[in-house]
Amino acid sequence: MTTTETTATEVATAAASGASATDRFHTDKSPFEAVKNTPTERVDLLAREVLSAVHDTIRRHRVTYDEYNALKAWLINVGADGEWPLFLDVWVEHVVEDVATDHRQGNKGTIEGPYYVPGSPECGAHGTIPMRDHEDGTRLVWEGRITSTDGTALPGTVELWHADADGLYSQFAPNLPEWNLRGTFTTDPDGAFEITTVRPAPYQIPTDGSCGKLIAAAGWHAWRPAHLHVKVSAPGHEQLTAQLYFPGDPHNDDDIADAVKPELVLDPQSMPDGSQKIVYDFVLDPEKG
Ligand code: MBD
Ligand code: FE
Repeated sequence: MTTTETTATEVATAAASGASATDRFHTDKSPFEAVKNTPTERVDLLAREVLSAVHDTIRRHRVTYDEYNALKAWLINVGADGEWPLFLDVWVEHVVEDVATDHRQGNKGTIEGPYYVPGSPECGAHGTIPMRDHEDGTRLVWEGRITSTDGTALPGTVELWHADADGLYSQFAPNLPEWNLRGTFTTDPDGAFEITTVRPAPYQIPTDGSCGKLIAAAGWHAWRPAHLHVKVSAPGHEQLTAQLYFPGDPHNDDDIADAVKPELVLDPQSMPDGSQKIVYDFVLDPEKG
């Protein structure tokens, strides 16, 4: 058996992928650094409003001690499972993203999610993302360009990461090559790039951890539509974080993470060789000031 196969004892568990997402978050530069000058008044206001929304819910629905204790146990378990990055990115990030980008004239973006890793291998302007020899999934050839809002071609990079045909992300599921389906593409002088990869599968967030327990208890489902994650950067421009989706996916309309926007749905064309071609360009907003 090769090292890329999954053994019965090393399956992708919520605890394993949650723990990796939590470790990864801790190795980033401290998030507290960026808010160290936040005035006391703002912290007071935000904390008070959030707590008061919780208090209102308790009063309105006469939350019992049994329910309160179950909540306490559940919150403790989210931390123990390492699922705070997953919980927050699935149920909260989309609103932060909307607020942060509502001034943009260029491309719509969407949430980053918990599985981005900086520093993926360089693949050039016309390249293939790192993948295994017999990587499953329909071949995708994606042609695109990066321009500024005034139409100027931009020299830039497209960082692409996505799940494999089993819905697994390298570095967050066991037994995948470190950089599988993660790559950094550059543009040629007219802003163009061509990326070869494979179509990812729809993705179910881990069901065996605390997020899964909430989903089951509330009668929700755990699915995200199949998606490609990108971060698009160019000098002097705001970085764009987005995800691209496939038409007809049953979960485009009920994504658990609420991160689908109509502008982000691709239009793949089937080619005679069995691959699919996609054309999708990015327009970036100049940095202000
Ligand atoms: C994902 O792959 C993802 O993109 C998000 C937002 C949440 C969980 C898993
Ligand atoms: Fe994802």
